[in-house]
Amino acid sequence: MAHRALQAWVDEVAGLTKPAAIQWCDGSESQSARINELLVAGGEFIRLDPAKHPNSFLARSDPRDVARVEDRTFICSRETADAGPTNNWQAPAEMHATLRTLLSGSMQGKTLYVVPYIMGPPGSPLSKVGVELTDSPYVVANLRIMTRMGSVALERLGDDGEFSKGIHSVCRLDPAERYISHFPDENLVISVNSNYGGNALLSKKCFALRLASVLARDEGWLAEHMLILCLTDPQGRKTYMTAAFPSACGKTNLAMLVPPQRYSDAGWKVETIGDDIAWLKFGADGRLYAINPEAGFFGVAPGTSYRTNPNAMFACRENTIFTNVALRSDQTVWWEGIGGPPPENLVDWRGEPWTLDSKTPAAHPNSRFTAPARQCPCISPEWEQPEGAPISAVIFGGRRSSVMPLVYQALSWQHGTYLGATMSSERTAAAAGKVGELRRDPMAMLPFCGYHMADYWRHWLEVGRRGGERMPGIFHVNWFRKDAAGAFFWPGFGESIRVLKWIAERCRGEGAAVETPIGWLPPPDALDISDLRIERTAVESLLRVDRAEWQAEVADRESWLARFGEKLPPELKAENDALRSRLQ
Ligand code: GTP
Ligand code: SPV
Ligand code: MN
Repeated sequence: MAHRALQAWVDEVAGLTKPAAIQWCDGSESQSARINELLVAGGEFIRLDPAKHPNSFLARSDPRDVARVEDRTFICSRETADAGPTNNWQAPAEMHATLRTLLSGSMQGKTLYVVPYIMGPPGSPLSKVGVELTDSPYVVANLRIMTRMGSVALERLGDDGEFSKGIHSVCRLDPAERYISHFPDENLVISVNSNYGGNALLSKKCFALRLASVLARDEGWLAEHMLILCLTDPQGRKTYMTAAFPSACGKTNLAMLVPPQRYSDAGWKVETIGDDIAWLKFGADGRLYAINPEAGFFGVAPGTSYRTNPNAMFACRENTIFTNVALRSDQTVWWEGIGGPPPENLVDWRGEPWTLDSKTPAAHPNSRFTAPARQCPCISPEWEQPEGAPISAVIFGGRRSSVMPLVYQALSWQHGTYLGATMSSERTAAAAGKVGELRRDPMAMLPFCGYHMADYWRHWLEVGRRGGERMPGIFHVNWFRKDAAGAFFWPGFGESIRVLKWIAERCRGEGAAVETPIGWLPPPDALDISDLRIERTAVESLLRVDRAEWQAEVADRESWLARFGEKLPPELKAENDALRSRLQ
């Protein structure tokens, strides 16, 4: 090991946590197989049917450890003001003291795995290296799918390359002592007492969003909770888009959209570049280019089926880890919404027998599959392109059962930044908390911004000024508007290509739009829905901008923006005032 600073840090952490052994992860097939065997032997992994799901496993997490925990997530910047009103803050020295106590001897009798990884394509100037030290072989197995892990990362690091640090210890999984702590000034995350998803796979939300958003602010780029897709039209023209929806609001599904028959026959195609995180930087031509820093999908299982998302179903056929789904008697997996009735002899995510009379779902609502991106049939051939994809449209969206129309376009980058800043969505099972409750989730980054949210908005405005005319168009979508009976007006999934088509047209300066107080909306005939079995009145409801509802929305946004006090960029207050007067 030639990287002295890395070796010294590993020694230091081992000195504190006292592991029985230290293992450097090289990313090889043979090492991965040994770790999987170890997990099977220890009962943490159940091997699935090797014919139906080759090299795939089911993992069950502690029932108290099934989602991200926002109230146990901390941004320990030097000053409280740097974390802002939407993050939990604690002084770095205090938090370090607390964590030192919890980590002291926490790896006794266990192996400390050193996991070097690259976020982004290996040859890309946009990529960055991270190293996670963990005592969880489950985390190692997941990181091998989610990142480019092992020797490839050490090579990039060389003797003295910079890297982001992550320390993770399972400890006793005690929810009361759970800390997901970020130290932006040290490019460091420390996570204890959780072994779940975004809490434990430190490459993902901790590094690629919370720490990276701070690096992005300082270096003039954007680290975002966004999918990246490529839409190809019948003329072969490609439009690259990113979309920020809050957790469990449809990013993976939109990124892997399968067009309806009429569209695919005509030559329309959607290809995936990323499904959760985008790093966007200016290219030499002054446009924004996006890379997917990840190498796999950590996708929501429930609701995923051959009907809704066949690409995800094919992606997770082999070399996949399923977490907290139900197990069928033939050693395959099951979850709510996979298609068809529940089979006999199902075992639920807790390992208990499950029947139709059971009061709780068989799969946890936030159960997930970890699958290699390269296995996705619709993965873009350009997905590992070092320079990234030139972005024409940025789409915001959320889960709103009322008020928000199916789609509209922002009047400018500044107006679009305001749309992002005031985004809202009904809460999902992806984080602990009350499902269904409406909350503001700016740019889908509320749980993931590593610094003061108002400074983040200022950064967005600055990036927009720098890019000028070359910035992408900004749009807002909502697949989740409901009728009086509580049913979705919009069929969603593959049918949403009709909305993407309009967005692509708008990006080329085509496509009809009417200016409304909230922005540009498609007139009903501008959406290509003639063959869609949907009532005219439903379309009208989907595109309705109700003045009274919007006036209430503006008032609520006013108090939301007021929370940011002095730091609120005046441009955003001005946009809210302008919307209020347009609504009069
Ligand atoms: P994270 O991985 O948590 O960031 O979630 P995500 O944004 O990738 O969400 P995902 O695509 O996994 O969708 C979450 C849930 O919403 C799943 O149960 C989907 O089936 C459902 N969903 C996705 N798209 C649509 C849609 O267009 N309409 C409806 N009704 N449901 C959808
Ligand atoms: C999300 O919650 O937005 C996820 C899952 O993508 S996790 O990795 O747990 O953050
Ligand atoms: Mn996510």
